[in-house]
Amino acid sequence: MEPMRHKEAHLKTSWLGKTIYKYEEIDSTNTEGKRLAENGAAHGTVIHAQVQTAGRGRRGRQWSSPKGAGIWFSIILRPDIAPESAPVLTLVAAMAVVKAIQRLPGASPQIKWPNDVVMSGKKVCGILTEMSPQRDGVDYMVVGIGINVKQQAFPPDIMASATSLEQMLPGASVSGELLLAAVLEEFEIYYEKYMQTMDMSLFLEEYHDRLVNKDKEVKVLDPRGEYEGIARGINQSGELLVEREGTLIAVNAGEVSVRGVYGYAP
Ligand code: BT5
Repeated sequence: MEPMRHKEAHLKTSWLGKTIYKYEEIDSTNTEGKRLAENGAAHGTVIHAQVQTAGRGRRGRQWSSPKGAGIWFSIILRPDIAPESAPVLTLVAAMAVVKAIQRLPGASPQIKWPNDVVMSGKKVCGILTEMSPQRDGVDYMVVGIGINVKQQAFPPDIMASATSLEQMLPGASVSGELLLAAVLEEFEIYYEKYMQTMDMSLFLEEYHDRLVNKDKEVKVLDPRGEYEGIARGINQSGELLVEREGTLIAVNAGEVSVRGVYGYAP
């Protein structure tokens, strides 16, 4: 299907989402984002689909993306950063999603470092950041965001761990279109804060306020060996600080997965 190219008049951003490719159905907006980026799509291009037939999580996991039930979209970025810094844009995206969801009355979302947004301990949003590294930087990045909006039921394997905004806010009718606009507006704000200092210092406190892992036990699934500790927060580079036997270990989002000890597996 041919994408439609929109100029979104109501979007209050200066560069993000000036071009939005909208699909009825696509395999994965991240995969399409990579295809478009390889063909030269500009910084700030957004890809949105009503339904994904092969929505992806990290490490080949699946992302359930039923038609019209959530917002499934990706952002193409061409940041002037080192490849090692790229994972921090996942944290920027999580902050933006939290701020956008907080615009809904009664909503109190939290961040499960590095790539989930949760409500009442259940996952309402997942983020998948992918990049194309080059010798001296990053050619492009694709930040994919999936937010569950309308689902009242989930597939059996995620029934216990997943939730949607309308499940969490009984009686509310949440507009996917307005939510998408809100996330893009907030993403632009937090992306620029990050780029201003090249670290998270301008919103570290705000991030900590929303961090569900703070002072909680975590199991770090490091490929070199698993260990448990207490998450104390993040540093300015976005690494999770895990206290283990009296020392703080900085855990990089790109390298390891953190398992929370509060209700659901990854
Ligand atoms: C993620 O991976 O959470 C990243 C999800 C990113 C999805 C967006 S949608 C737009 C863009 N296009 C894509 O193809 N992807 C991005 P991870 O941390 O690996 O978590 C994956 C796990 O979450 C799965 O193994 C399930 O257990 C669970 N899961 C799957 N679908 C879910 C859903 N809709 N809501 C909550 N949990 C889900």
